[in-house]
Amino acid sequence: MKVTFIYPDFFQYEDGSFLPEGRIYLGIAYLSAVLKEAGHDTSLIHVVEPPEREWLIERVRRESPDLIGFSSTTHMFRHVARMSGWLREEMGLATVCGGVHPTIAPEEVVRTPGIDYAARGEAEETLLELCHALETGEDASGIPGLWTMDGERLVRNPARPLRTDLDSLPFPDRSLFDPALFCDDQHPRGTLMASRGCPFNCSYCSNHAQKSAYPNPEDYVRFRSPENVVEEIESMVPTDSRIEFIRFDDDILTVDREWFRRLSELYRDRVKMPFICNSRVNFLDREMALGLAEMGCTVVCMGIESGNPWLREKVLNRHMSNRKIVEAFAACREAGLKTVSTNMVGLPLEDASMVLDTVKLNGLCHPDTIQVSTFIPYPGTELYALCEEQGLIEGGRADSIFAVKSPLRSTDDSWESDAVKSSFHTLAFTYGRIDSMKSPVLSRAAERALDALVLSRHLPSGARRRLLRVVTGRATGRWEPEWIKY
Ligand code: B12
Ligand code: SF4
Repeated sequence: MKVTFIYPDFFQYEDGSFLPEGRIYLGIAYLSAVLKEAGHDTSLIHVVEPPEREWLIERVRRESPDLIGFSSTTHMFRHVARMSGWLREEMGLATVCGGVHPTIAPEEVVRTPGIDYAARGEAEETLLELCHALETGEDASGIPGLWTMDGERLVRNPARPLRTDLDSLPFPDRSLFDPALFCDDQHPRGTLMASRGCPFNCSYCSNHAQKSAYPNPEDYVRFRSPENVVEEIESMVPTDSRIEFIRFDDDILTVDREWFRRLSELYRDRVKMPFICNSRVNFLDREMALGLAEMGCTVVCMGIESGNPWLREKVLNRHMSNRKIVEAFAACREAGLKTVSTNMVGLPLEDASMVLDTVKLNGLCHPDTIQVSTFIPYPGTELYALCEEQGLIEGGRADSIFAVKSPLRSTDDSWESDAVKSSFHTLAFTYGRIDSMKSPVLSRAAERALDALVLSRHLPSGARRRLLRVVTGRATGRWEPEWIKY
């Protein structure tokens, strides 16, 4: 069997302009490795710009596959739907679509013209079975993990249990990706995953929706053995001279201290390469920060998401105090690590003062890079349900979480809310400078003055607006934000 994957990997904005991405995606790379191991042939159409119909048809004809495998996030599904429709009109190829969107919204996917099967969840075994059935002419409609349509009837096969022994997987097939299509920051990075899953259930994140698809959600967080991880790096780095650092894509690399200690020892002995990873403030104290730095870590990305304790706790289901957040960033700084904070604006029930809380907490954390995205509700998540319940969803889906309009009806459309969002970085920097002032008395007074400028109901709105523009304008001129490519 020949399976050709189609992977949309670009951001198209409302005005039609687009940003090519061009990154290695391990989900497809693992599937390709497993298929090749079983004697199948694979190829990839890595779609890094909005495709033209004729271009796609020609590319697929050239590949001449037996099965098309689309991979899709929620953001990319509108492009997948367009492409699958074109292919169905032109040729009668079997198609399957997998990835995070078919996992959390399988019905939408399988009801889309041109898609025969939606694969829910991790699909190494599912895809092998599908290939086997198509090759031998057996009925594929009962394969666990696949949803399909039988005429008008929706066939929902139960999901397959999560594979717990990750070491039994072959290393991902990175050769599937053509480096000529990579974006600049993909070239130097050795992308890798040492584990799968996340133990938390943040209400906006796809993880709890993905986890609930499986019959064994208790096994969701799995680790590869440190030996297996290091062996993969040793096989990857010598074959690609462009790799300058390792990028662990794991949701939280520091969940299990004992596992991390063993990985760290092996990594220091045998890899000795700088790396970037994600962590979570609950798993990053001074000891861990020092451990990361000794291992070779240069940058840690951690979510702040919201600086308002009520919103964070009750709406986002993130249980951590402001103090813990500040301490984790401080621990990294003291250990010599650079930090990236990730934040969301446009959350349901959020008002201007809550956005300002997020800005201020970033000021106190002093991250080297502050990433601000627009909250997008993902189907199957708790926060999506809340948005639906409150009738907040009014916009369609965008390709990205950055520089996009919120799809939610705003719960606060005051000018203050817009001003804080649009001056997020400048204000965070200013609060950070205020926090670093030597005199606590002066620092507190300056903080109160800036708070009042943004939000005080006792000062005239017009004057505050003008003055705020002057203050943020001045700060912008004096400060160039650092954009760490993480
Ligand atoms: C690495 C990563 C990336 C990479 C790769 C993107 C990708 N396609 O996943 C990069 C850096 C490019 C990226 C970018 C973005 N990401 Co990202 N990313 C991740 C992350 C951390 C890990 C994904 C991964 O590699 N997992 C490991 C592999 C082995 O597992 P897997 O992806 O589930 O793949 C298995 C199955 O899904 C299935 N499968 C996958 N493809 C296919 C295809 C076929 C044919 C079949 C049968 C099966 C199948 O089999 C695979 C192997 O078992 C996830 C978080 C997470 N926990 O999933 C977020 C995540 C996928 N990202 C997310 C987001 C929001 C983004 C961005 C939109 C951010 C932005 N810049 O605006 C972009 C969108 C990119 C795009 N093209 O759509 C969200 C997506 C939410 C959603 N519902 O769509 C996630 C889920 C984070 C979250 N917690 O909510 N991301
Ligand atoms: S900790 Fe991060 S990856 Fe885990 S559920 Fe929360 S947002 Fe998602």
